[in-house]
Amino acid sequence: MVAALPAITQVRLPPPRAGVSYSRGSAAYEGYRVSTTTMTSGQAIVDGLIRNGVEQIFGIPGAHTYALFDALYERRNEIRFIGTRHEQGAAYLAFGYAKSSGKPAAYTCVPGPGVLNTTAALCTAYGANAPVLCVTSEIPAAEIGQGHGILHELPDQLATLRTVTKWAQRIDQPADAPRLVNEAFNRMLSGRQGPAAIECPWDIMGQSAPVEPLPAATTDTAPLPDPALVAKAAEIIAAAKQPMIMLGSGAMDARAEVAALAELLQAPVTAHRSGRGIIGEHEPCGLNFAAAYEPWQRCDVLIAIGTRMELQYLRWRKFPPNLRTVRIDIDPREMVRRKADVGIVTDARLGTRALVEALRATVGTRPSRAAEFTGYKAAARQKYQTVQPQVGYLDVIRELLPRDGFLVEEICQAGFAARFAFPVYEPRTYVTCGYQDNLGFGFQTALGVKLANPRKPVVSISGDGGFMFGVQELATAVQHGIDVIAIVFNNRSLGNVMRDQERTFKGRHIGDRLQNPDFAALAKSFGAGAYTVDSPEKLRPALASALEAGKPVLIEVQGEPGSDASPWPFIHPWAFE
Ligand SMILES: Cc1ncc(C[n+]2csc(CCOP(=O)(O)OP(=O)(O)O)c2C)c(N)n1
Ligand SMILES: [Mg+2]
Repeated sequence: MVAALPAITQVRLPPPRAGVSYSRGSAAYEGYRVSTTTMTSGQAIVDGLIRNGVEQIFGIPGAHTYALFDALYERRNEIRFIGTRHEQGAAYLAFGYAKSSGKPAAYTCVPGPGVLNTTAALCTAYGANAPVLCVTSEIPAAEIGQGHGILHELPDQLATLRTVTKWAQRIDQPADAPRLVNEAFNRMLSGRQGPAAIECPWDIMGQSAPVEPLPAATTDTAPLPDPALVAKAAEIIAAAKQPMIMLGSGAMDARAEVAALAELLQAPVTAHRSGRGIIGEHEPCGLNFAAAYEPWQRCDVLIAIGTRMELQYLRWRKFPPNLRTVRIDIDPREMVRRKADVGIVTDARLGTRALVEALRATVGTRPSRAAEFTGYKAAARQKYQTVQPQVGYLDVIRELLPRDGFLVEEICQAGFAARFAFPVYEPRTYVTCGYQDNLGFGFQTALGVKLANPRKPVVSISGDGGFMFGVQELATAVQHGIDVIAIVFNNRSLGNVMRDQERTFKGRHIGDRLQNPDFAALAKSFGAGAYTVDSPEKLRPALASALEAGKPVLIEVQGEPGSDASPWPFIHPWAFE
């Protein structure tokens, strides 16, 4: 018997009534009126951030943002500022904070080069659906677009920001700040979540005027699942003999509903990266993608919830014959990008719950497939056990990291293997960069994860190549007591490139070898703890001590160039069959 689902408690606003003027997130819609106060744009922005629940902001100050920083100083008891050593770090911290907590996060930087320094993190937030707010400035209002060569001028900063965010807008006067800050939060949190940006010209940032603060922004109501589509989907699913459930980050808050659906159908549940841990791998039906590849060959209905299906379309690539697909997604464009037999545009919880309710009537109690699923897992495990030494190291990390501790992956030989070989048990605890696969993301993101989850251990894994993209944030970690553990796999090479050049380009190696610093000495010079190991057995005591250290720690794992087994047969099985 499938247990009753808990009530959905999220408050959803009714749609605005006809004839009532309504602007997104506006106080008028809520019926509030808050008294007018004279303040600068900087003060109004900071006030808006606080009202929208932002407790920490990351960044680097500069002349264009002095008025904003002065407002942060005034409100320092309500919002904590954490300075980073590069703007990219600030934006990655915000990304990690948002991804791991599910709450919006903000960073601030100067315009021009400051903004451009954050764009790798912004495009990551865009791709991984994270509500990250960029708060920046602009050259003086009258200078914008004149081309006079003003400090930090870009040809069109707003246009640049709009290419890597869901929404970006300029604040032209202090009175507009509360409404535009709220609109940013509304856009970030409504529908498919994602980043937003606000810019306020240098002179306007410090300008004072009467401002009417607003209460926190509201989010848009999710469309209710269309009953006719739910009935059609239920019919297809009920007739399926080998259904499979695929999860993405859109299903992050739908754990109870997905568990009920999986139990009812006795279906395996898998995920690629972002949807991992929603159904933990300790659950019989929770399969990593290496284990799910076997039942995928016979799958007749794929139920994809809150996912772009990168795993199926770009990684597995081979589709079982006569496969039918049912999609639940909040983003209506998804139904055009990858057409399904039935596409239900709604929130993952509402849609999955509707499916469960429709199926309860037709699907009786099915015999447990737990033993079959356990078999898939064991068989896959035996195969990927060959991906050494990475799997050996990952096993030690899993052994010592509590179930609710966080692992931040980064593409490197251990990071690729982690996607299947590192079991995940809790939602949000496996933090990934989504499809950008950007070097430098891992360690810097881990700092934001730790700030959002100060009582939980946070471990990042990166290669010697990727780690050096954000090495300077060791200073941030030490200065602000952000106790993350950075495990750096040093194979003195861009190992993935080295393998590709060896295999695909017949050994024509270029740009793949790295001359590295002494990582332990480097970490110590920043004031962090450091260990150097060269085997999984030696990692165990080092990691155990690092978890107790009460300070940031770098663990260098030494390996030889070219010595890592390829994880790719498990990620792109089609290419190796
Ligand atoms: C921002 C960015 N630049 C370049 C790349 C291309 N790239 C993918 S893997 C890789 C090598 C990574 O080397 P390392 O971090 O040392 O990991 P290893 O493969 O050696 O374990 C490179 C350069 C990328 N993914 N992201
Ligand atoms: Mg390397």
